[in-house]
This record gives sequence, structure tokens and C-alpha cells, in this order.
Amino acid sequence: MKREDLELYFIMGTSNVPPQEQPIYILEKALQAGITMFQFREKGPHALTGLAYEQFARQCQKLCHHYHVPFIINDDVDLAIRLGADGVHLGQDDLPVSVARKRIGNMILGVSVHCEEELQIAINHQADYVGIGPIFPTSSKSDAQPPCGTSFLQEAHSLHPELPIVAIGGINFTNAHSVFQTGIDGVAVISAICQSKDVDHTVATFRSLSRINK
Ligand code: TZP
Ligand code: MG
Repeated sequence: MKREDLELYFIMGTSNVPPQEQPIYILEKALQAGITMFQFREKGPHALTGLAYEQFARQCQKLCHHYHVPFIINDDVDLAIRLGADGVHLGQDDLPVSVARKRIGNMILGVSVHCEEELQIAINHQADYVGIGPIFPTSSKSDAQPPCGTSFLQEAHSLHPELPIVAIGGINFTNAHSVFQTGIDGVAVISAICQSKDVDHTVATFRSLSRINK
């Protein structure tokens, strides 16, 4: 993967989208507007299952492919292999990175980390990037750890300058500057795009905030 792909990483599942909106249209608007990576994250009490889950994943994959944006699947390594996704993203409670790396070959492997020890394990098993967060309070992840602020981001980036890093959790226009200032590669967002009244404007604003700090 190219580390620039992390610049504006959009994550979405059906439960992140307001009831009057169609998830697939939000994804298409976000792709048209210039998101640089997409993660399919179907979670929560009303998440799709079975055939509907897989069909929705395939629809998202097709759109991402059309816009040449990497399509990453959260948690579900089997689905990623079945679909030939561009990559998988795993948390600390998912399949261990060592096992995942063996199963997925050279697909993109992203790992969520919260401390230097988890970061080191991810690096040792050839993670392509790490996600660090939640940086700020978030209502998009029910089991999120307490917000960690930007200090670990800064530390991780200075200790491992070669490692692509994306920040996640509660990132919006007001606080994105403090995140980009740490020198990391990008921001991952759910609600900022899913709940946006103007996806074009939201995507363009994040991308220009990123450029200001490059
Ligand atoms: N992992 C850490 S925080 C988070 C995930 C998946 C949710 C991010 O969503 P939002 O709406 O951008 O805060
Ligand atoms: Mg997970």
C-alpha cells in the first residue's frame, strides 16, 4: 500500500448511517468526493448477516474498485479472502496478527494498537499500517477504550517514522489540525462523513487540513 492512502480513511457499516440515508449512496458520494481508503465495518445490533452482509460487502467493493480506492474489511478475514479484498483490519480482540498475516499473504494488514507493546507486535508481523485511537471521545464504537489524546500518536510516529499510522476516534474539523500536526499519515472517520449534510464539503475540508500540515 501507499502511505498516502491513509490520508482520509472512511469507515462505514449500515448502522452508522442515519435511517433516511442509503449506506451505498453515502459511500459513493464519499468516493466521488475523494476519500483515499475505505473500511467495510458491519457491526452492532442491527448489522446485516448472512447473504445480505456478503452482498453489501460486494457492492461496496465494486464501488471502491471503480474509484481505485483500497477496500479493506474489518475483522472478517474469511470474507476478505473470499472476496479478494485489498486488505483486512484487525483489533486486539480479533485473530492474532501473526495468524492473520499467514492467512492473507500479502494483502494489506491494518492493526489497531493502543500502546508501544501492541505496536511492536504489529510491526513484527508485518502490519502495513496501524490505527491509533480513540484519540477523542466517540459515539461510534460502544466498546472503545478511553480517549488517549494525541501524545501516543506523536510518540509512535517519532519512534517509528517508517510506519504508516492513521488516527481514529472523534476526529472532526475542529480537532483534525492537532492530529495532522503530529506528522501521522491520516485520519479515519465514521460519523464525520456518515452524518455529514454535505459529504463533498466534508471530504474536501479534511483533505485540505491534511495538506496544510504536509
Ligand atoms: N475505533 C476506535 S474509535 C472508532 C473505531 C472504529 C470509531 C470512530 O468513529 P468516529 O465517528 O469517527 O468517532
Ligand atoms: Mg475488530
